[in-house]
Formats: sequence, C-alpha cells, structure tokens
Amino acid sequence: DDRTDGETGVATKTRPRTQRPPLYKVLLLNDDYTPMEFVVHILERFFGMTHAQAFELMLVVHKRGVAVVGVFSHEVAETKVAQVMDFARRHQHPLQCTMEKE
Ligand code: TYC
Repeated sequence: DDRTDGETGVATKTRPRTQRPPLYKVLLLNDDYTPMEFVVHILERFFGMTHAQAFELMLVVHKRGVAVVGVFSHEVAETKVAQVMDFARRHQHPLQCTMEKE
C-alpha cells in the first residue's frame, strides 16, 4: 500500500480498503388499519421470524411508528419489499414497507 508520487518522488501511504457491497435496511411502517396478526404473519412468512420474535417486532412498529425488520443486499431488500407490498395489497391492507441504504 505504498506508492510514490510521480512529480515529487514522495512516498505516500494509501490504506487498503476492503470492498463491501452496500446494505439496505428494510423498514416496516405503522398504520391504524392493518391487523396486528397480519403483520405478525408477514414477519414470519417473509423474514423467517418465530411467532414470538414477529409479535415482539410488530409491537415495536405499533408503538414507535417504524422499525428495521432486516438488513439485506439491494436485490434481496427489493424482493422483500415487493413481497410485503404485494401480500398487503392482495389482502387490501394499507401496510407500507420501504428500504433505505444503511
Ligand atoms: N397499528 C396496527 C393496529 O393497531 C397494527 C400494526 C402494527 C400495523 C405494525 C402496521 O407495521 C404495522 N391494528
């Protein structure tokens, strides 16, 4: 990780950086209409949580308004968001799920 500047001949250090793919948080938003058990079901079905984990996280969203339900690669996060939004729409619930870069 040493290099020598072509103009000045001065040796400088560059830190070797490890390449990591950007990660994305998947967020679940509270609303007044989606049934609690429906949200619990989504967290079990699409995020691999146990019933107890899903119930606990659903309550966090219910009380705080939003929570991170998982952190994934861009492709996986997009798939999760699409699965949740599609499932909610098919059941006519207004549940919102979004993603943001970590
Ligand atoms: N607030 C909803 C209710 O009281 C439950 C709920 C929880 C909705 C989490 C959305 O992401 C959510 N029925």
